[in-house]
Parts: sequence; C-alpha cells; structure tokens
Amino acid sequence: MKTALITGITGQDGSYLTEQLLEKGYIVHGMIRRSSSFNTGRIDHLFKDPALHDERLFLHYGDLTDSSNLNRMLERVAPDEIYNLGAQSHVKVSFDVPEYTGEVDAMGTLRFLDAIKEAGLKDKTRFYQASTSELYGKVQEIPQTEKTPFYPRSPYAVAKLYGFWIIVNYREAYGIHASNGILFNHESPRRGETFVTRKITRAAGRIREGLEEVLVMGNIDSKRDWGYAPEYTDAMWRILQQDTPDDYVCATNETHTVREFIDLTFKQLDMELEFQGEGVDEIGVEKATGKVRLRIDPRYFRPTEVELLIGDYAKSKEKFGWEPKTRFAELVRIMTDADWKLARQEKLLSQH
Ligand code: NAP
Ligand code: G4F
Repeated sequence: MKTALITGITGQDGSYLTEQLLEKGYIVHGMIRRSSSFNTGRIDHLFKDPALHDERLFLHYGDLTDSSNLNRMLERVAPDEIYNLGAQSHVKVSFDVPEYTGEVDAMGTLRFLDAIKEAGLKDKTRFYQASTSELYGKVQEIPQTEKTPFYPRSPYAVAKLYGFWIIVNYREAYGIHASNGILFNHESPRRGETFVTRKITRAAGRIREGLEEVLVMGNIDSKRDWGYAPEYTDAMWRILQQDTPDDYVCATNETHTVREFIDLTFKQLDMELEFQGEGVDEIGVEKATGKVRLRIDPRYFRPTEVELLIGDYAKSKEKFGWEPKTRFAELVRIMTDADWKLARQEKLLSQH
C-alpha cells in the first residue's frame, strides 16, 4: 500500500486526487490550513466516512510557509509520493498579495524539496509540482509545448516559474524524482467560485432562477484551453508513475474566449444573449426578455493579461497515454447543470 501526502487537499484538484488515490488503495495524508470558517467542504464526504477517516485518510494542520511543520510532517509520514498542489492560486489576487504569493508558491516548493533532501527521503519520495500554463504568459509559440519559452505575466506566474525551475534543479543536483505537470486550465463543479468559469455558471444558474439579475465580468476576449479537472488529477498520478522524472503539458489543444463560455452557458439555460457594444460598454442582452444579463467592469481587469493559451499534450499522450476526454461544450454542460441544480436548491431554501 503506497502512502501519498497532498498539499492543497481542500482545493478543487486536491479533492479529486484524494478520491482517485483512495480508490487505488493509497493511504492519503493531507495538509490543511487552520481557518476561522470551514474549509474542508470538498473533502467532507471522504473525511466523514468512518472507513477512511484516520484509517486511510489523515489530515494535518500545516502551511507551506512553515518549514518546521513541513519537516515534522515528512518525518512522520515518510510518503512515497508528494503532490504539491497548495498555492495562492488566483492570478488577479497575486497582484494584490505578490509577496505572500511568492512565499507560498515559490518558496513553499523549495522548502518542501529541501525537507525531502534533509530528511534522507530523496531516494524514496517522488514529488509532483503543480506547474501551470500561466508560465507561458505572453506566448512565444502556438500551441505551447514543453519546449516553448516561458514569459510569465503576473506575480503568480513568476512565483510558479521559480517553482518550476527549482524542481528541475533539485532533480538534476540531487537526483530527486521531481516532476512538473504544466497543466492548462481545468475546471469542474468544484472549481472555486471566483475563477471565471465557475463565476459564469454560478451566476447564470442564479439568474435563471431569478436570484440574481446580471453577471459582471472583466476581459471577456482572453482565450483559454479549458479541460475537465478529474482527468488532470489522473495525469498527475500517471506522471509520478514514470520511471524517470520529467515535465509534461496537459491540455486539450482547443482554445475558446471567455465570451464563448458565457454565450454557451446562457444558451444551455435557454437564455440566449445578444452581445452589443464594445470594450467596457459591451453588454449582453437576453434576447427573449430584453434584460441586460452581462456587464463589464474594469475592476476585474488585470494589470497584465494572458491573452491566449492553447496546449499541445502530445508528449503526455506518447509517454503515458493521457489524453483529454471532456471537450469544451461538454465541460460547459457539466458545470452549467451542476450550478443550475444548486440555484434551484437555493431558491427552494429561500422559500422556506
Ligand atoms: P485551489 O482550488 O485554489 O486550491 C488551492 C489549495 O491550496 C487549497 O487547498 C488551499 O487551502 C491551499 N493553500 C493555499 N495557500 C496555502 C498555504 N499557504 N499553505 C498550504 N496550502 C495552501 O486550486 P486548484 O485549482 O485545486 O489548483 C491546484 C494547484 O494547481 C495550485 O497549485 C494551482 O496553482 C495549480 N494549477 C491549477 C490549474 C487549474 O486550472 N485549476 C492549472 C494549473 C496549475 P484552503 O482551502 O485553505 O484555501
Ligand atoms: O479563471 P481565471 O481567473 O483563470 P486564470 O487566470 O487563467 O488562472 C487559472 O488557470 C491557471 C492555468 O492557466 C492556473 F495556474 C491558475 O491557478 C488558475 O487556476 O481567468 C481566466 C480568464 C482571464 O483572462 C481573466 O482576465 O478570464 C478572465 N476574466 C474575465 N472576467 C475573469 C473575469 N477572471 C476572473 N477570475 N473573474 C472575472 O470576473
């Protein structure tokens, strides 16, 4: 039975990965942060299962900014695999908290790698680093591959750039089995509500149920390569099963604008929109009712934007047979259905 340690276990990816590893028979240890409100919603169904809690699933308080805690955890758990998913993961927020983002996303990765080395675990423990397509930023090549030069465009991406290279360095310098998954955007009904896809499907569901009037957005011209999160957490596991550590792109090789995502979401809820005007004056009007359902607010613009991402996953396909199954329209459908259901439940609750 293998043992895995997951940072960021309470996040979107951490929750799917935990389910998948438990399914494979792993013992899973997860790092959680102390919070004044509940932050375990995505894994409560696992944690509340008596067959798992403190049997095969263990949670430990910790933080990627706290080395002594990382050292203790490594000593206690001595995992076969570490999945470092913990991060200040919001690009826009990273412009507001750049130093903290560097502490967690860059230095946190270094702290962990160094703790493995110092604990004498370098020949036992394999390390997965949650690297990102944000590294490509102002893209130098289309589509982006493992060989495309990086050009990060936010404090988040610059911090993750450090994380990427410190993985490569510890691999080369000390022979640690450490790999980067360069994952393009991946979404699901568990996506945080301030990321664009979930913000859209959540608001659209609520508008459909009369709980909200209008969706307020930033730049809807940027393009992303969106995939389905559980397929990407499966790729993380496959990356660590390779004999030799390496860096891999996971993506769909399809790109769509934020506007397309909005358009399709509202269509799926029978609220077709007509886009009128330009720039900050652009609005989306519901054709059937003439009501304004979309507005633009520069508050959501970023000081530097990543305009276009599209990834070539050929290496992942060749090396470990990974390819995306869920495509754009299906992803929108999955998320829209889930959030419409949630909105209907909210409406029912509000009526009682
Ligand atoms: P997420 O939902 O935002 O989850 C982030 C996780 O990190 C949460 O569990 C959070 O804990 C934890 N965390 C934040 N600060 C921490 C700290 N100081 N110490 C320890 N843990 C901390 O992110 P995600 O979408 O699952 O993404 C997982 C990882 O993949 C992240 O590193 C992200 O940057 C990277 N990534 C994501 C995508 C994507 O499209 N989703 C693409 C490429 C790379 P709380 O729950 O307590 O906040
Ligand atoms: O959903 P987003 O916030 O994701 P972003 O910036 O691409 O970052 C996500 O994916 C990365 C992988 O490429 C991860 F590394 C990272 O951790 C995170 O998971 O924004 C997507 C696009 C951007 O161009 C943004 O400007 O949507 C645009 N957008 C327009 N209006 C908005 C909004 N984004 C957000 N969050 N909120 C808006 O109102």
